[in-house]
Amino acid sequence: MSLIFYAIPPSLYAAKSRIVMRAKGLEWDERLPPGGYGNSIYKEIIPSGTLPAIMEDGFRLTESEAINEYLNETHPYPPMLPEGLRARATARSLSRFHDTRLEPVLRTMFAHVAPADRDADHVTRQAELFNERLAQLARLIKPAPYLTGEDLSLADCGYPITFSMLTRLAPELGIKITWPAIVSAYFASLKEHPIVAEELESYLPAVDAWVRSETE
Ligand SMILES: N[C@@H](CCC(=O)N[C@@H](CS)C(=O)NCC(=O)O)C(=O)O
Repeated sequence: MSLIFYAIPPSLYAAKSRIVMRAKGLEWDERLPPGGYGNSIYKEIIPSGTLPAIMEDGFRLTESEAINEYLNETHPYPPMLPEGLRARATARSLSRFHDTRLEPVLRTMFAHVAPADRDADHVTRQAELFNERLAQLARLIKPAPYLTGEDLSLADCGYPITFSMLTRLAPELGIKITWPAIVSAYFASLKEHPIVAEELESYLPAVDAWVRSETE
């Protein structure tokens, strides 16, 4: 198996790239970063020390967005970007919204999952910001039922993971999420997609284990 995939089970961005590998019908050799990510042993293999990362015939690549674009070009079927220059640009923009606007807000709450480490005011502020970002997303999208139409595209891959993580963390953190109807319907469609469902089936237990390790 020539495609090596470095990941840890609860990594959001690893799950985002796994959706593409599954959609393309790929096989991969998934490995934990030796010594943990950020560790010097791992940095000898992947200089940034970050996850996810792929290695294929000596070619190394990090950043889920770049990985997903690369896999979409090296394995063109099924295509995961729409036809049309502007449609593709929009798909990339929506994926960037996930990576730069939505998920990073959720991430700021990870260090507060353990009750002993929680700053409740910080969590409340970040939950409000997350709700603002969801409202912003609702203004940006017209799912049909996916972001670029009937087929799952690169634009969609981050959202089911972040939404699922949020759903799992909200009761732990005691936050109220205001789901705009359009986003809620989009999340429901994502969960029904067989490829997304397959990834969530293995990803959610990993998230659960991580949450339990923080809270028990
Ligand atoms: N922009 C990156 C974000 C990935 C990310 O945040 N990875 C975390 C693990 S889930 C990481 O590598 N953290 C270590 C670090 O930032 O040094 C991507 O899309 O791949």
